[in-house]
Amino acid sequence: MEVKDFEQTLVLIKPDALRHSLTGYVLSQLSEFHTGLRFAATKIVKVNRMLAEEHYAEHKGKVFFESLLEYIMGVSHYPDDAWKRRVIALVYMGPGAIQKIRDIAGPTNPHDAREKKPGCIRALGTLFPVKDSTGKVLDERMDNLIHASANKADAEREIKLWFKPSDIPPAMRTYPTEASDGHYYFKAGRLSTSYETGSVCLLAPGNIAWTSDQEALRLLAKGQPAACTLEAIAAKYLINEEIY
Ligand code: FUP
Repeated sequence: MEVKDFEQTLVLIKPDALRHSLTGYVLSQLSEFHTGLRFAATKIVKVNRMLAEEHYAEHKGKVFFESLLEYIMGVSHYPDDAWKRRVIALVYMGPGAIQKIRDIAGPTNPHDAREKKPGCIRALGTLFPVKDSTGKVLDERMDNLIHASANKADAEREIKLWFKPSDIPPAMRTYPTEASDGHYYFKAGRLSTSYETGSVCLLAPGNIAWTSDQEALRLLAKGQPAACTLEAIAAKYLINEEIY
């Protein structure tokens, strides 16, 4: 089997795991010794709202959505120490990576996890009430310590959302890349191909980009619809940038 045929999956060690000092435990559960998988990339991320909204786009509009954003942005677990708000993002790779890590993570709901799969990572999680301004409980948020991609399509979308190709060693990249054909700048939700004050350069000619991002940027720059949003492309280039 060639490297390019290996499956990759995104893992996020979420703020509750960091807050409760479970990072080392989670990493040891996912180690090569236990899973046969290898790290392809890792970074510590202060999650901004754009990245949080893109990551959890499928839950937009649900009662728990705002609370979920506060959770992944670290606001819930570090209300006072903003500098501690972060997640650890990892790409693991190897045969069956997606299912192997889902199995170790366990069911989404920590109560189910404790009942159905004692010993899994999410069995150490908890449920957090989602309240309205009067204090009435509307829903529950699942604080489950770890995110793990659910399937191949999600893994590709999520890895490309959190990581640039240059975050991954060339020999460990499994999705197609190409050199950027132009300058692409981002400012206040808009794309432009020339610099203006306050814009951030996402890509310059020759920078290696995901091919799917390049295809989308070419269309978006012409005002045409693309396979993904501008924010889904921009978010990874704005990770840990001070303006966000
Ligand atoms: P999973 O793929 O296991 O992470 O589960 P989902 O994509 O369904 O959910 C993503 C995150 O939303 C979970 F980590 C927990 C949270 N969630 C809630 O807080 N409440 C819900 O009712 C559903 C999901």
